[in-house]
Amino acid sequence: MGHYKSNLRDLEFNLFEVFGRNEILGTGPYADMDEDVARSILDEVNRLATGVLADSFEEGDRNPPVFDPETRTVTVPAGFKKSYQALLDGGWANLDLPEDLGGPGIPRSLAWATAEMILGANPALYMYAAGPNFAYTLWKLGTPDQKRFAQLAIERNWGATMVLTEPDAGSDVGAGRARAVRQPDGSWHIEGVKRFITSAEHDMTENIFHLVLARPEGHGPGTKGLSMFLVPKYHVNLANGELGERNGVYVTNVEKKMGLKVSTTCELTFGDRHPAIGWLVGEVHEGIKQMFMVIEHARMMVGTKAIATLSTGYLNALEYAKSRAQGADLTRMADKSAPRVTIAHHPDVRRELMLQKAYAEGMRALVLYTATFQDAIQMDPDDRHAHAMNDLLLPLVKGVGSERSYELLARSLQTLGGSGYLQDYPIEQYIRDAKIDSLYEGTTAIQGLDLFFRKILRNQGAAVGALLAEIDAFAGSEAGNGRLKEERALLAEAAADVKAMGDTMAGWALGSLEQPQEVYKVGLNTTRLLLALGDLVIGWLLLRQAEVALARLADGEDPFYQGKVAAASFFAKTVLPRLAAERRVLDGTGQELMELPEAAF
Ligand code: ST9
Ligand code: FAD
Repeated sequence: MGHYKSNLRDLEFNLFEVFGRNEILGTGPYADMDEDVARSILDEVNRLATGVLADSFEEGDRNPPVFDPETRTVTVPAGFKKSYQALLDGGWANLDLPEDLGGPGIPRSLAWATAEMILGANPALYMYAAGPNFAYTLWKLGTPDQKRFAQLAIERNWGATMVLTEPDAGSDVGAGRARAVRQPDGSWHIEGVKRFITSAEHDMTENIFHLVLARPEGHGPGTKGLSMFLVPKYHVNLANGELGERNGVYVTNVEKKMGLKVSTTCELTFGDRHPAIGWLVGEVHEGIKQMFMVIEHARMMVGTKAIATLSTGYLNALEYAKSRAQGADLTRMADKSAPRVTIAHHPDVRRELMLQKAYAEGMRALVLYTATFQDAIQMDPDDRHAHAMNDLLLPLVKGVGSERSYELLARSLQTLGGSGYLQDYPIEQYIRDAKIDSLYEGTTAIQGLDLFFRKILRNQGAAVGALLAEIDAFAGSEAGNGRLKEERALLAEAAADVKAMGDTMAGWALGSLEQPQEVYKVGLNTTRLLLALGDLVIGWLLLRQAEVALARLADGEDPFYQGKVAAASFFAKTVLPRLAAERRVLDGTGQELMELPEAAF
């Protein structure tokens, strides 16, 4: 058995029983799809993910890619290449593409369900295979020549990167110094050094194209002064698709890092040997706006990656707990001759397992709930509510998904005792591989700021208000037919706590117009609000699942549905009440931390 344990049943439960995705199949952009086809896609990706994709997971960690500074090339381990090829051969890298670019035209929710399995099996595969997705963005934004480039990139499976970060410009992308100099022929020369660029060099594709943020000469400071350039590794003859000369963009270092080692993290130098020629994307200077089209997708990907890893971590822990015998049942602890039981019998282990299950399944629901708004946008690009909801939920998927997964993966490891610490089991690698998720694509702090200032305040609370109203309506309903009464009351209290937290913060933000330092109180609580809203939404989605499960349970005793009800109830009773404490902590926020001299830390 490989390391990866998928949860196909739960993916299908969410898609078809909770979020009714079968109802949108066969209509609009999904006219050619039906539930059987959707299920067969899921089955096939599950087969690959639990097989050939997962096979090289360990090898990629123990024998990471090798960088040769002389030739500025990277060699990826053979086993990983085999997994990558299997992904391409099945056409799975094109799954997200619309039909006119050769994709199957599936809903985003189905695409993210399949992505979960690839990301859980071997996350770097998904990143190396992001070329068609990036090309799709280029196709949407680009000039006719760039559209042609994008089509070639899709046909020939070229790799791709997003290039923002520099040594002095991480979270603060607008501090970037890479320059772009216009040439008489309309092209641009890019100059400078970018760092931490994922997949910028490898030997799995004949070409790699970089989407690069750089500052044209004379343009202003900050993110708004940046433009986006298409900079290919090899130039391309657009008439026949043949590769031309090597462009002047080279990887000059590959980082050694804690985890996700098979994914190359590169220093990328422009124009140090010969000019790095780029083309302004869409011939418009809207770099940051264009890049956020990629970032939004990548943030969703990162959250999904984290949650996928927690899910397989939990299922590995569960399997271990069911087979490892240790100690007697607690009721017979004084009886030294009592039979030994498996650790899954111990109350403390059960509590830990249920916490992992509830978060893993609740956050999977969060990903797919978010994806339902992306489906709505695909069906009607002008659906403003769907846009606002997707915007609101993205920092939760990314920020909450990564933080909670990393935290809970430590609990998965704990379930295995000392064995969890060994490389005989995958969880230590899961933890190392998942740590990056709270860092790249905007750290958790950035997600918290994004949630409050952009997605709540700038949106004047419309989307969060709609979400809270839905949660309140559910809490006040008869959902669960009497069985979820206590849980719904707990949900209502938690929703009131989170609403009050947001209102208090909005008050401070308003107060900062008069007294600027009031905004510090907001900044001391943005991550708290992010995690609190995340817990609330997770609790609500678990209860929605429990409502569906209870209706199904009337037909018999299916442990899957029993588990759904148990997870929702456990989360409502043990996690949601903590939000009252978070509210109290937030209410007590003062200026002490900000007034403390740095030397006192
Ligand atoms: C990275 C990559 O870390 C890691 C993994 C790579 C793996 C690659 C594989 C990916 C697979 C996925 C494929 C994707 C392909 C696409 C497929 C599509 C189907 N939402 O607040 P302001 C914009 S990469 C939307 O003033 P500051 C907006 O235009 C490195 N837009 O910001 C705004 O203008 P306006 C990742 C947003 O103070 C403008 O920015 N690095 C949003 O100037 C300025 O906004 C980071 O993520 C948003 N949420 O700059 C950096 N926010 O207001 C993290 C801003 O007029 N740092 N815009 O609308 C930040 O995000 C900062 O907050 C900052 C601040 C840079 C935005
Ligand atoms: P900093 O911005 O220096 O942050 C340091 C700490 O300060 C963090 O805890 C942060 O939360 C906090 N902080 C910073 N600013 C604020 C603020 N305003 N308010 C509150 N707290 C703040 N970049 C790319 O462009 N393309 C890639 O493909 C890519 N891949 C990556 C792969 C890996 C493995 C890694 C490690 C990084 C990658 N990155 C990539 C870069 C990544 O996006 C950045 O590392 C990330 O955005 C954070 O920037 P930084 O590392 O400079 O940290």
